[in-house]
Amino acid sequence: MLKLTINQNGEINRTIKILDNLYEKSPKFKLKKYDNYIIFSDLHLGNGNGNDDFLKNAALFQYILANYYLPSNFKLILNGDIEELYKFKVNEILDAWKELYDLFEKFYSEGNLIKLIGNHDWEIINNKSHIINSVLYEAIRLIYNNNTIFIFHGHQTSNYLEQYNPISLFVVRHFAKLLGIKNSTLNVNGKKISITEQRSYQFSIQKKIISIIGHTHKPLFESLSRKDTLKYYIEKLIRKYPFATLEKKRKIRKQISKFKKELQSLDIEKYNSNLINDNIFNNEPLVPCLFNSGSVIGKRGITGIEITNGKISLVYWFDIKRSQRYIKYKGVKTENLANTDYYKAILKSDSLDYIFNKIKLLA
Ligand SMILES: [Mn+2]
Repeated sequence: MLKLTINQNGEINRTIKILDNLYEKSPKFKLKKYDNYIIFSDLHLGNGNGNDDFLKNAALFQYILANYYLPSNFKLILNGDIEELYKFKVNEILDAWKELYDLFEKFYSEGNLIKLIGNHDWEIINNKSHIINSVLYEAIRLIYNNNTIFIFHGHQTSNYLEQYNPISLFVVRHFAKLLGIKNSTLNVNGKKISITEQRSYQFSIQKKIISIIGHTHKPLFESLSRKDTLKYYIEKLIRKYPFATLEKKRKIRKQISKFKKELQSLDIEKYNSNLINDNIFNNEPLVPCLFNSGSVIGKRGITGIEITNGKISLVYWFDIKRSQRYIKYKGVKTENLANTDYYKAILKSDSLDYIFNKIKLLA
């Protein structure tokens, strides 16, 4: 395959066609008002040793599945890059994480597991080594009052070579392992994030749908990153400031410095450039159509997207021994799991009806 320079528009149109195809052939599931869904992506399960990216959040993840999502009868959507097959063999993974697969199987046997493939685990199609891999999807649609939530991993926005790169499969498995290179550094870069977000965003606008992706490891809620959200909060506080009482002014200053501190800590983290970032400051209204569940292998914790009672929420699970950021944090509700150090923070939440109305008015 010879690929010469294709202009950006041509590339986007081609991607829209790919996504359209994926969309049309994806199965539909009815989302009822009282259904509970949890969407996680990017577990990158390995062999349980030092260069297994899943290892650091493994205990937390297994705990919340077993003691929170399973007993509350949630449907579990695993949105791609579950097994890390670039670096490890299927059998190594199954041996290392047997307890976790037993949990997945519990969801599966209740009819509560939907597993989608990503670019790091697509090979599993040829190796259905576990019952939970007997039904795999490339994408699905949740239908909610005639509106559509389209769920896919996100690698489909790249060209074939970038998506299923056999060379990188070889290189990564044989050398990255040797050198102890982590996934996060290999796969998450600004350019990839920006292309994935931009194309999924354009597609969702055209279709007037919500899309939920993973792949970039960067959480998004209503097309906004945490960084954009913080900038928006700061701006709102600054507008309030001149009219506030002295006591309130003091509180606003304190709040702004807290948001600034979080913003600065995000800056030194990975996600810098992406086009959606720029979007909120140009003239186009930002359409709240793109969501991203982030990843299960975050440095400080796990992000996921919950759909409960007609609401969609970006949640963040963490161990208070490792992170206290969202404890007593304005606008963030936290919930402690009884007798543990584990907390769930609801970073953002909104009703689906409201979001779909906004999409229709703005798109
Ligand atoms: Mn991926």
